[in-house]
Amino acid sequence: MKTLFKNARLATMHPDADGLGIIENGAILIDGGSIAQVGHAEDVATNADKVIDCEGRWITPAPIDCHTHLVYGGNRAREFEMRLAGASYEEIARSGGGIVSSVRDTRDAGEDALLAAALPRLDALIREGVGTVEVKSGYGLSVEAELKMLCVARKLGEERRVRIVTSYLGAHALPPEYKGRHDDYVTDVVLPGLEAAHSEGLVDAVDGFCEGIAFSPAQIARVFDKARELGLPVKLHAEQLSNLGGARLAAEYGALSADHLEYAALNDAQAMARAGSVAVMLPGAFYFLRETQKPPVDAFRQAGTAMAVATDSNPGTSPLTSLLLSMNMAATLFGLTVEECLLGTTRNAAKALGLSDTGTLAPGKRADLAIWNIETPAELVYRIGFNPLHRRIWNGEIT
Ligand code: DI6
Ligand code: FE
Repeated sequence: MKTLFKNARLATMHPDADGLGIIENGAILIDGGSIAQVGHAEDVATNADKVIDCEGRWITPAPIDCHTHLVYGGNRAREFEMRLAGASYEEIARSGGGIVSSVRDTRDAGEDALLAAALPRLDALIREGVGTVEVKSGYGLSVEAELKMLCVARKLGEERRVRIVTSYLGAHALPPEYKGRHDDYVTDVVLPGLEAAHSEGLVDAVDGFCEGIAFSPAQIARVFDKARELGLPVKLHAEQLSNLGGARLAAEYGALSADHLEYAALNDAQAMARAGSVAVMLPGAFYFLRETQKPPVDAFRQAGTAMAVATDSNPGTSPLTSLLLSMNMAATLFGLTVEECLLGTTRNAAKALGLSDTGTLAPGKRADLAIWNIETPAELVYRIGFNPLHRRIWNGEIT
């Protein structure tokens, strides 16, 4: 079935165009789940089964959230109160808080409960027009529980009209039963868990947390070697709280992305640019942790490192389920431009997930569109807590 969206202003995000690839008085013809034609109204065929008059509204590619931990049990609101009362991370960890408390709640929850808990978070993203969401494991920290998380992530894509891509994050934190034994945990759990997830078709990419409180570059390299053996792309939480060389390690492995990057430097940005790795900005965690060290945005610009923006939706450091607010934070806190934010949640977010069939409005791409009640694209970054979505089109269907 062919549908024509006419009388629209298009932000195509096309890499061959300047800026946002804007086409005033544009039109889009979709055929089934694909875009057939995009361009100036007079250049787009009008023979369609259905015609939608957009009445001058803006159309962008459906936003992409390229970094989330949407699946988890319980929440960490109590921990938030403790931190507001001045408790340190160490005190919280000693009292059983931190990632370990989410691990306990996730291990204790069945698949149905985890799915039921994640769906409202996913629905919040969908209400803002999001068409693709990356979902990580990383709160199971046992083979069985990591697989459970990835099964739930896959089910999210069955329960809602949204595209889910998964990342295996077994190397997220050290479970209590392996206290002080990181290498044993990698050997006994992370690597076998990755093999099992891959054999069951549950994993699209492999992630890790390279940090003093998590895993060393050498331990991450063991995980990345296994990913390479299985033919899986990699990405990495890197330089969030210190610089251990995680971004450069990710670049050495041709990673899709390195994420957080508050403590990255110009040489890291240059290595990432050479490798084509995307720098994923996660302002929600910076804001929620009240961090002070900002990622080196000017270095990414100077090196030509593509930047993306994501929610990092997770219970501990970024309980955020708004990509629109994430863009406002990336601009307000990190100094990204409107253009960088919008490219960062469309074309560059697709690149961070290794997806070539989405993130821009062009013939042959998925018909995942967002139609907005705005006068200028800047409104999508400017507002705080306001959703101007008019219509979401996913896989060619008006949802
Ligand atoms: N960095 C983060 O900020 C989150 N994970 C990571 O690698 C923290 C996750 C949590 O605190 O639950
Ligand atoms: Fe994260």
